[in-house]
Amino acid sequence: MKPIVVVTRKLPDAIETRMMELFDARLNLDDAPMSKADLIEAVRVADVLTPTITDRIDAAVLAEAGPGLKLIANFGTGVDHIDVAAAEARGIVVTNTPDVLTDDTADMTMAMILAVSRRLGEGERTLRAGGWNGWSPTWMLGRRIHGKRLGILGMGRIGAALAARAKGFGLSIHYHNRRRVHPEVEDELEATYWESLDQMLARMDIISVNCPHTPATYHLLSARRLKLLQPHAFIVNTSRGEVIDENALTRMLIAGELGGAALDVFEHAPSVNPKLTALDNVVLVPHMGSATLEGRIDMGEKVVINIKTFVDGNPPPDRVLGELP
Ligand code: 8YV
Repeated sequence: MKPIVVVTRKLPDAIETRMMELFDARLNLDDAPMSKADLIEAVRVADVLTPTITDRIDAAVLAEAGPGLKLIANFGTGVDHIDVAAAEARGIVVTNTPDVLTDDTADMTMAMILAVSRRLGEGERTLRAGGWNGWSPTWMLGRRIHGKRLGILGMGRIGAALAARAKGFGLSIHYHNRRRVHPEVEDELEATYWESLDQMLARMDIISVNCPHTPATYHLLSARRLKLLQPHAFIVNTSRGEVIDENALTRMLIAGELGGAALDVFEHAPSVNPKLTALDNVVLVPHMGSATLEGRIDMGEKVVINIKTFVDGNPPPDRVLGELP
């Protein structure tokens, strides 16, 4: 008997084909996001659930799980939409898809650092709106990034991949992390560790958020901490919107207390605060950090490997533990 695998969203064709070969895969070919009722129905029938960030798998949904549900093989690295502790309490294993989206997300972060500091979005919008009347020596000037200080909040895989890229752009690398990284990694990245996040924030030209969203990182960039930033600083977020107090950030941007922001993620996604969309010095992208064809296929392959390994009776390679930081 093949296990029933419920996949909540449309995945790349090659992945769906493989899923159908290996499992009794229940696919979502029209890609409509699932309602809570749909999710409850899914966890009742599934042996394995493959959700994405658009599915909130909380304790209430898990309480409806049927006896067959033993694995949640998430399509994505972040698992803040899954109550991992509640899953574990019910004997359900959770896996994710690390590594394969590191480079794509770091590339996107670098692109957003450049976009906000060099006013790419603003320039493009102006040109398309017919607002370009010809070159001028003093028009549409951005800020040079070479020689500036980049503070990376969260030196995990993506933070380190960003540091390697940013070094090539002549930025000096600073970071804050729960744990200081290995000295060899620090040497290689020429990265300066700041034990105090507050002190790092006060001295950076650009801040990039690269830590996961957990109870400990919710609003880590609070109104108080955002106030520590220098008025010319840019803030870039390709992690999760919840790490920044988005209302406080928006207020500061409106008041001209920051250089600008580039956001790929939002506290109440997919809704975006209209006060943000009204601002010129803000680059807004609809959660595209890992959105490459190659990345999404690699993520799907990881999901398939996690499921196959698990149903064959072995520990899946990308198990997530419900530990709190
Ligand atoms: C994914 C992400 O696209 O993997 C993550 O944590 O944020 C995104 O890159 C998304 O989570 C898919 O579920």
